[in-house]
Amino acid sequence: MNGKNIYFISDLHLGATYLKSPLDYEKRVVRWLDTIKDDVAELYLLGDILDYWYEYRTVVPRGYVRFLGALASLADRGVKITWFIGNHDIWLFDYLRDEIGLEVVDGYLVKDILGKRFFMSHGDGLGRLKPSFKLIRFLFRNKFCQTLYSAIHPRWTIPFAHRWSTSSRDFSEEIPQFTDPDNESLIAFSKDYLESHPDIDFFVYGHKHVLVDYPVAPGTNVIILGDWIHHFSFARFDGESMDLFRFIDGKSVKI
Ligand SMILES: [Mn+2]
Repeated sequence: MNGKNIYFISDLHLGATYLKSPLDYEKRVVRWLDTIKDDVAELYLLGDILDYWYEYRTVVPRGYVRFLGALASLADRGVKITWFIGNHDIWLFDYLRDEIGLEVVDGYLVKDILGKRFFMSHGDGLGRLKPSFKLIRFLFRNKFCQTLYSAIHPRWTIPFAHRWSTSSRDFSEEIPQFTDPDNESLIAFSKDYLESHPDIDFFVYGHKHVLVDYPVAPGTNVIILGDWIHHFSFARFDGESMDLFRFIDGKSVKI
């Protein structure tokens, strides 16, 4: 018998070389997954779950065994897992889909869950984007560029990718705080989207590494999920309310 709750997390950045002990971060997530295994019905991973991943047709990167094993065991128990591609784990192709039995989503998904309408996306491709970011996004997702990239030996590409991730990481050493809703591009995007799609109840995003539960209209909230670098945060929807939590010392604490 499956659980009844819906869980949302993002921005674990597992394997990031700038984390002091990447394995401790991975173990913390696995411990959390263990605490929800009896009451989770669906798990949404909203992107940047792995700091870098590039799968080849016959070979996949080292690492993440505990995390991927925990996902596999949830999937085997009947939990529906949906993994949105972020701007770090862009190159999930069919391996985890087929091996674990999860759904990979590139872009956004609008879906009714337990009677509410959700708009979900990692969030990096929404709203106004800098031209330089747009170009990189295009190249990273371009099939021809991917074919060229995958022809280079990973001995060269993996160290390059980790250096790139460290230099371009989209958060600071300080704990990112949400202070100005008028200056948050995902809130602006949600308001725009809502004008033509007034039936959305929840917008759920990652990417920004801030914790947000912000009402953009009567009956509609924007949730930004924080991260597992500073906040160790997640959202839970039980069919009635959507709540944010932090996972501290092995316990989930409601915010
Ligand atoms: Mn991101």
